[in-house]
Amino acid sequence: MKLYGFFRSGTSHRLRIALNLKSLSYEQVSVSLAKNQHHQDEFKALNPQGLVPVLETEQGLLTQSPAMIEWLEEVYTEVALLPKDPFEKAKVRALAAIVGCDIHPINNKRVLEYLRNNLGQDENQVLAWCAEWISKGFEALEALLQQDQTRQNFCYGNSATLADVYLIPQVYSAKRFKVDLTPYPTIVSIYEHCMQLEAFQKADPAQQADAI
Ligand SMILES: N[C@@H](CCC(=O)N[C@@H](CS)C(=O)NCC(=O)O)C(=O)O
Repeated sequence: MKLYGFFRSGTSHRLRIALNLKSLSYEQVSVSLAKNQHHQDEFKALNPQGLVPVLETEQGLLTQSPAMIEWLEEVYTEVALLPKDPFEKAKVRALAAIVGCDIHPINNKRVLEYLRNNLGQDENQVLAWCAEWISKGFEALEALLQQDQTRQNFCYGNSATLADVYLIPQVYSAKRFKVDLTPYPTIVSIYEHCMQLEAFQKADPAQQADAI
């Protein structure tokens, strides 16, 4: 498989974690968001939306990280990232969706550029925007994680799931946007636990060949 992505893209980071947890081998192709390579025709031929990541599989190209991760989950079943029980599965997907649907999309590069370039916001205002939506999402996540009495060192149960695949890149991004994480001790402890595992360490943005 070939993963087109960028080292600090949260959605590319998700894919690297999922692929590593499932011990799948993949080649990485860097599409620099810093150099706006995602806007170039060559990349748009792969994804007309002009967003990373793109996953090249033997069957063809996949876009949208949730679709890619669900595809990996259905095809490579040896290491499961979702519980079998439909209700428990929905609970894990809900934790992931707080990040995937309600935090990440409104802190994306193109949204922040619109705030700067079209709405005239300065860097402090942009950082305040990011902190607001990350904090709102993390408040809810922290509460849900604390309510779960059966949870161990991960977001759910005693092994990594889809929820951790989504959460860890979002914590990386929160640190990058200088969000105070002290109100979220459970999230921080899950992050610290996951970062002891090779699958997460190898996926970390700082470890990628295109890190700048
Ligand atoms: N829903 C998409 C979102 C993809 C996405 O937003 N990718 C970001 C990087 S994390 C991107 O390419 N941003 C470029 C931009 O905003 O200009 C997915 O999950 O794959």
